[in-house]
Amino acid sequence: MTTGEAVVAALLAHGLGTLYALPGIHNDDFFDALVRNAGKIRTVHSRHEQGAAYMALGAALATGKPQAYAVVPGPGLLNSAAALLTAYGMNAPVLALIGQIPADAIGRGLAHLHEIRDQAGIIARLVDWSARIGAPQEAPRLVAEAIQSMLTGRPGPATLECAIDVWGRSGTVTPQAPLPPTDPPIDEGAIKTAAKRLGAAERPLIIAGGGAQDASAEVTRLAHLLQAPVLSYRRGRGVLDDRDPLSVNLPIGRDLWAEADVVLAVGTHLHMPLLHWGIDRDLAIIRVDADPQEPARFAKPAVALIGSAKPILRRLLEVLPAHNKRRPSRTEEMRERHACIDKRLARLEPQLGFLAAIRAELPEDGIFVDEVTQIGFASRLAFPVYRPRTYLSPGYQDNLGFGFATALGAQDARRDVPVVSITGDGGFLFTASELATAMRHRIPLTTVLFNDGAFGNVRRIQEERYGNRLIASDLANPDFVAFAKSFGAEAERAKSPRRLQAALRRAFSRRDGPTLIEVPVGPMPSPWEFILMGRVRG
Ligand SMILES: Cc1ncc(C[n+]2csc(CCOP(=O)(O)OP(=O)(O)O)c2C)c(N)n1
Ligand SMILES: [Mg+2]
Repeated sequence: MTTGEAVVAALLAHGLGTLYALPGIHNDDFFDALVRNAGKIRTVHSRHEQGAAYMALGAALATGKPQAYAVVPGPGLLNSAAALLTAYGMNAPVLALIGQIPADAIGRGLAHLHEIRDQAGIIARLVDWSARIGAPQEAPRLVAEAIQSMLTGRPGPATLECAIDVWGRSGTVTPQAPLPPTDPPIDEGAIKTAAKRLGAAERPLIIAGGGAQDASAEVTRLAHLLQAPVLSYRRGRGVLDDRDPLSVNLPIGRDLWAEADVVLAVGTHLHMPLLHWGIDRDLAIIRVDADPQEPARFAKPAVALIGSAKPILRRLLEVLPAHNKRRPSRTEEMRERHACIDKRLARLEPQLGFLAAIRAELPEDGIFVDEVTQIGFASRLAFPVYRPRTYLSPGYQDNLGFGFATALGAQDARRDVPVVSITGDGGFLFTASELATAMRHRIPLTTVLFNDGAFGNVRRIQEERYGNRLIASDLANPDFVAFAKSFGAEAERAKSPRRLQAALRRAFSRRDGPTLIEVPVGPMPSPWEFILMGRVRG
């Protein structure tokens, strides 16, 4: 077997049936191994390496399962780096297969094609686990270890490099069974302390982050048992169904944070509460996190439970009833809080009208992909999400341009449900060339592009905070409908929420290729008073 064949076999052994990729001479022997394996791995090639990497990210987020991409070294790696960084920030299990110059030339500066100084060192700053495959017999073990690392502790990306002359080298290869991800044993003492604290709480609050996505049933049961509202903002959306009155958005969450005596934080950095809202001695924080370093990073919590959220919360649910006090239902209180904030949020038009149109048409299990744009910011506060993994948001990276290609990957991996990507005119052109990928691979993604002719968010800040001194925030755009049609995509313009809903209906019924819906808009009211809110404790 060659190294390339061994890697293909190892990916298949781990259930990876798709590779997002952009080829080149360094990886030709690997790609030939993909062909000779009778296409058992479907190769989806993109038009820029960031497209391939974002697609792997979207596929990983939408499925919760490891996904892989392959690119050439040097510029190929760097072109994919923003997506790799985002995968790191979003704890997404993405395996990057990166080419290398000839093995004996690495580190010698001989000006080989795509050579980059200390590629392994650069990679080691981007991901927690990386290795170079030196021979075919190493491949099965390294792929297994890479994938195990992607799912162990804080999940996240891993990389494997392989030199141009190693992919085609032959040797005797022994297959390696997948290595199960490991979880630390549950700390029974900490469970009991957490159960007692939560059980005695007068006003408990749960905060769900991306690490709670696989523990939706457990968070829901805990919320009901404790009558604890559940706050989610970006990555934790959908963990508790937004139709549940206990599900709250960021502004309500901040009010509740001010009043809470015990907070259960599941798989979240708690960035907004700890750094913006403040803490004091009257608040006990119980943290559930897969990363042992995370809970005490900012301040030592009352209790830290380390490991995957699901088994920990299951155990907590077993222990809690013996300690749980009776609390009256908070349904009415939450209804009032929602009504109160909804009244204030109502000034976010036209954002809310367009979001309502999308929600009305997108099925319950359809996937909404957020972006760094006005409709995106509003969606984090006011787009109802009903199920886990149906709201994909870039989290703390908040990197403009991630949305369209990430959504393409989500739609490629989940062909059974409609995926809708929302984007600004600024963000869309970061990866708009991937419309060609959507055509080539018949990916039925629907993209709604809100065109205000500007980096609108930047422009509004210049208007409001810098005396209207505008710089680098106006945009010259193509005719987006004609642009999309030139790729062969379906495209139309929708000027109102009602028209958008009708356009979405047409788009979702088309399953053989992409649709772009351009929505012309003007400047929109700022959402920031509902996001960057000041201190309420400490
Ligand atoms: C990678 C990256 N570059 C730059 C920014 C800064 N930034 C935030 S919002 C924004 C403008 C977004 O413009 P557009 O996509 O048209 O959305 P709009 O605000 O107009 O709705 C920029 C440049 C960023 N968040 N990420
Ligand atoms: Mg814009």
